[in-house]
Amino acid sequence: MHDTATGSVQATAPGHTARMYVCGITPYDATHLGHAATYLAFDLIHRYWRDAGHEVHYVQNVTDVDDPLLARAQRDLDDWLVLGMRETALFREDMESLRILPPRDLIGAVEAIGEIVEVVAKLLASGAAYRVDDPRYPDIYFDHQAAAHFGSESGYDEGTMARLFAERGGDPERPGKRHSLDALLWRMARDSEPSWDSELGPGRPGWHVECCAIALNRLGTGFDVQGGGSDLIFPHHEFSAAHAEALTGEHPIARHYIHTGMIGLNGEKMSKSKGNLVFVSRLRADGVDPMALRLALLSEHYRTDRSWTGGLLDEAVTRLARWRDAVALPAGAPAEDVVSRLRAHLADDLDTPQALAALDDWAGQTLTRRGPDAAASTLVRTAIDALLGIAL
Ligand code: 5CA
Ligand code: ZN
Repeated sequence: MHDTATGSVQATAPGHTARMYVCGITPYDATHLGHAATYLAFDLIHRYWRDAGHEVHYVQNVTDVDDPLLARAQRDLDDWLVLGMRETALFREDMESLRILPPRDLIGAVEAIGEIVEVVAKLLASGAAYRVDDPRYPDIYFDHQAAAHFGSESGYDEGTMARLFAERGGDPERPGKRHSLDALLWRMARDSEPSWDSELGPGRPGWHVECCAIALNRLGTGFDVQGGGSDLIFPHHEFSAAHAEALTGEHPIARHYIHTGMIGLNGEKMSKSKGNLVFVSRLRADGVDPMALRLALLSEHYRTDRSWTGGLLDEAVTRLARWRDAVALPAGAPAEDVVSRLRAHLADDLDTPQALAALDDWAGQTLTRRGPDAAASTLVRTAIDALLGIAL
């Protein structure tokens, strides 16, 4: 798999139990195709490891208390807690319909407040965190210089970090910070915002420390994969890694940083803030076969930024029908070769375009020559189900 920290494709080398953390949704709107594509890529890793005989401890968070969620609840006069629960439930339905294997632990920030407080308190005690000098709101920040390897996950230069920090939820202008790049760990209670009493004073958690605490407490350090979309490379994964390093003295928090490309629509990144969204639940309601949707999302490489088009879905419907016709025949072209090609392409940084092409070849041969292998259809059907998650 490609690893962002080294910028190269490296073998993952999990032990008997592979450990993977993938950043989950902020549940203030329904699952769109960008989310689906990202979770689908990690589902293929999950499936590949299981096929290879590993157990997989897969952890995912749900950012169920954060600025965008609170803003949406306020805009719609909704209860933020109810909004988060409703959208999380819909997300789980969408994932199930796409046959994405669920994580072992799906942990909300709200249920993890106690563990997050513990992490922030430790960082404060060790001097890696500090309070801003603001008598009204003495919020707690992380001193990014407290982690020796800060910057090694993204590899970005200072200018890029400063730009992305400001674009992606950071607050470089906050007075009283030691450095404009320092990230929020604990936000003291404001009127009309939810807050939790704690030894830090009443407040709510920052974003990066949420994932740091949830991951470390379930997977320990040095887990196999930290994943998410490429929009999380910086600041999110850099800071989660830095918090973990300051906390444990160990580096790196994850052996592989895997990032998926962004799905766009009409040339722009699909994002809740832009509103240019195609929802999984909408397509399902329109009667789209979730297996065709899954196949469409797998037809291009997970690392490329790409645009969603209806044409991709049409192609997937045709391809799915051909595969279904081929496995329905009593005998097919020999299957061992196509199954090993399928595994090999997936093992090569999830090369799904090549994997699908190998299956197209097999279906073409089977449909034109009809035979001779009576066991082939079952074998190919099972491999497609297990490795690609597509039920024919
Ligand atoms: N709750 C945080 C992560 S801790 C969050 O980023 N939530 S999210 O709802 O905005 O995104 C959920 C996941 O989908 C993240 O891994 C994100 O990187 C990914 N994602 C968001 N938009 C897209 C997109 N347009 N294309 C591909 N992946 C996307
Ligand atoms: Zn995260």
